[in-house]
Amino acid sequence: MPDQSPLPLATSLDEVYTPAALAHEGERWNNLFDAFQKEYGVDAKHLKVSRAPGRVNIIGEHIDYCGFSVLPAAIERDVLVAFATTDPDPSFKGADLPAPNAEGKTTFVLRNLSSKFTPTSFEVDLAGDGSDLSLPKDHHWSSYFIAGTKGVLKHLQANAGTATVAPPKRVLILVGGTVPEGSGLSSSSAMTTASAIAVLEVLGRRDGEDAVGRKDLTNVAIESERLVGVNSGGMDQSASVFSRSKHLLHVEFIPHLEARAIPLPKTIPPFSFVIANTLVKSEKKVTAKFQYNLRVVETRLGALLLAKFLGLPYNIESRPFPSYKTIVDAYFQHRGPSHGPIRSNSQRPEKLVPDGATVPALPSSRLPPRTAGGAHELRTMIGLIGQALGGPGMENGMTMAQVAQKLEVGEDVLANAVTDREVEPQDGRFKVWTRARHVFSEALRVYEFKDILCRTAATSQRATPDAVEGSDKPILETSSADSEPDLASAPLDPYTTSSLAVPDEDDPSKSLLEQMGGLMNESMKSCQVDYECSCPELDEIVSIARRNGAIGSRVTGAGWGGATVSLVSEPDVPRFIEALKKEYYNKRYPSLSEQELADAVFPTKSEAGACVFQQT
Ligand code: NG1
Ligand code: MG
Repeated sequence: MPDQSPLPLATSLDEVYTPAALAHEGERWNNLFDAFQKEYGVDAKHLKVSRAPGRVNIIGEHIDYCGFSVLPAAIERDVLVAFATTDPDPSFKGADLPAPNAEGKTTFVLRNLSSKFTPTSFEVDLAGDGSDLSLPKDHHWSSYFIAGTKGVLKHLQANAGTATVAPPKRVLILVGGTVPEGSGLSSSSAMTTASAIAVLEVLGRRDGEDAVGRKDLTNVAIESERLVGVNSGGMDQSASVFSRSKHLLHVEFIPHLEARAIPLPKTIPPFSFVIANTLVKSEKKVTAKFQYNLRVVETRLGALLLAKFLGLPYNIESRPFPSYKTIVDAYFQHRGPSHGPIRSNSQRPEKLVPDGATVPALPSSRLPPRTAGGAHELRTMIGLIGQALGGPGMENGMTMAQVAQKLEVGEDVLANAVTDREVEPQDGRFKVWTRARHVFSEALRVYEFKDILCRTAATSQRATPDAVEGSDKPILETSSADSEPDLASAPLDPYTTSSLAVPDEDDPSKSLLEQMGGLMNESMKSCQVDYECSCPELDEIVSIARRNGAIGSRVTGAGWGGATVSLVSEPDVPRFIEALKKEYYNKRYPSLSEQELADAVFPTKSEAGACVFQQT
């Protein structure tokens, strides 16, 4: 069952952050409340705050829009949208405010703690479907708020009922965010999600009988963000809504959005994920046509070619667009659950596997039952990809005309079907093979990473701390995460609590971390070589990181700039960060302040997801 529980309401900050994060967040919230009072003359007791965090993706890059699952986690950096529907205190002498709307609409007044985000306001009929609202022609930070508002209203209209409370005439808003922009940590999704939540709360639809549950809210945020111009997947908004502290979130998208929390193992010594931003901004709005959106088109073309190769019926004009995941699912459902090499048989059209094509025998899988199918299928597909999409010269890609010819459709029909946004491939060629190679191998790495975490959780429950006494071997402990109340919690993944087959009873922590790090390193390589979404600065940080204690290090987020994430043993973290400062930041950005450096490179252990806060 998808989780439709309402987004939680927090009444104190220790319900929002882990103690470590709380240490430096409290002051920030007080500043926000003070600033609200100064801007609008409204006291903190009339305020609500919607909080949506950014995220770090641990593994599973550029596969959410292909339908495959990912393993991100929310971070403490977040967007806070403070809002009030009350009028300023009559004695308030602040700057002029746009008047409350007199024609039954609602005036939203938008201001930001950061002066680089200029104030604005807009009017909307909150009883309508959002179609009276358009995004600013030139991108503005308010675009995300407006997109979130449109998304919520559209959803409410389509799903019976609008506001449960009379829409206010004016909403006063002050935003304060700490997710660095263009850093691959999803500031945009945090902003869109926090905005959608604020609007939902204003309309009285966050909780109560007709609450819009977390799954619908997440889908609204995903749809809303696409309005801003990127064909993104749904990883970031899911992580922002569903994350639990000290857990990773396994997010699946097909057949529908599903998020399950998996505890991070407690190891001796403990480990951290350290985020290091290249400080090269990746502005998707500008670059999407030859980077992000182009990759989406390349994977769509690959999915169609794969369907054709497998002899599956498909309609290139169907929506939702057939993704790799849907095609793989369709193929295996058709083929049945049998293991072993694929052979032509009478149940399938001959074309499924061309003459002479062989598939390598599948390695025996130790994966738990729920993931076994997925990993098995992916291994099979990896064996087929070369046959389906590869061949001499194919590293350089195919033109739209060549793909159309293979698919036996007109070039224009195909181009229309796959490119709903402008893209600019280099030399007119779409690299379908190498992109697919990344997608399938990365999807498999997600399963493998998840499997390590699940096996560890099972192992750790059996290894009591007593068992290590007198031994200098590092050993795993049960994660305490499941015993801690967690406000914004996704359901726990059942495989972390059931009895799994555990092959390596005394798997030492070190090798556990090495396995995780190894997968992260492989992911990076695949991003560099097959997906070409790295850049010299990302490559440099990753290699400095590995030379200085990172057990694994990779790009996080879309790439082409933005941040890296490294798996680092906790005692090594200070030295690791110092090394990055010395070898990367001091060389490339010698004039950064201490604060700017602290914003560029910092450890995280994963935080809880979004909530609404109201002081009691
Ligand atoms: P970033 O780079 O954080 O904006 C983007 C997409 C994700 C996902 C990753 C790559 C958006 C909002 N998010 O994240 O859906 O595809 O790239 O794995 O565009
Ligand atoms: Mg983004």
